[in-house]
Amino acid sequence: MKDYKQSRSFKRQRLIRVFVTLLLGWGVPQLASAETHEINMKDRRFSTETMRIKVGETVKWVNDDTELHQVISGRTLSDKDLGQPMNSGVMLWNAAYAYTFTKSGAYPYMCVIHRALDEHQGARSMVGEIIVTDGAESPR
Ligand SMILES: [Cu+2]
Repeated sequence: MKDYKQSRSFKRQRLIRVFVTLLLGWGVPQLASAETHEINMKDRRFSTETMRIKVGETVKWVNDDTELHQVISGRTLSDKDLGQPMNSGVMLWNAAYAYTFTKSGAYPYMCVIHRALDEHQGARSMVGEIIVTDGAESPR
């Protein structure tokens, strides 16, 4: 009876060990291959206005400014799909917003607050674009 119990607990321990190994095995390569690019928001500008990345990579925007900013998909304020797929909401100072791009294509975006303000004042708008290519395409 005692032997039976011991072997069961041993089997359970071994199962847990196998499970943990599998989890680590899946998790580590995913973290290693998915790159994150950072764009900073400062002086009403995106630090990189046009960024080229690959499918599966992540862009993280960080508000390093003393003003509120946003990351909102769209080329103009009247775009039908404004805010699709990226919509950070209002980003306070030091706030970060990240988006992982799973499909290739061009993703224009803007800070709606400053796009509207800058256009009203005749200044350059706070806009940016992420260009996502799949691995097969040659880098331009
Ligand atoms: Cu802004």
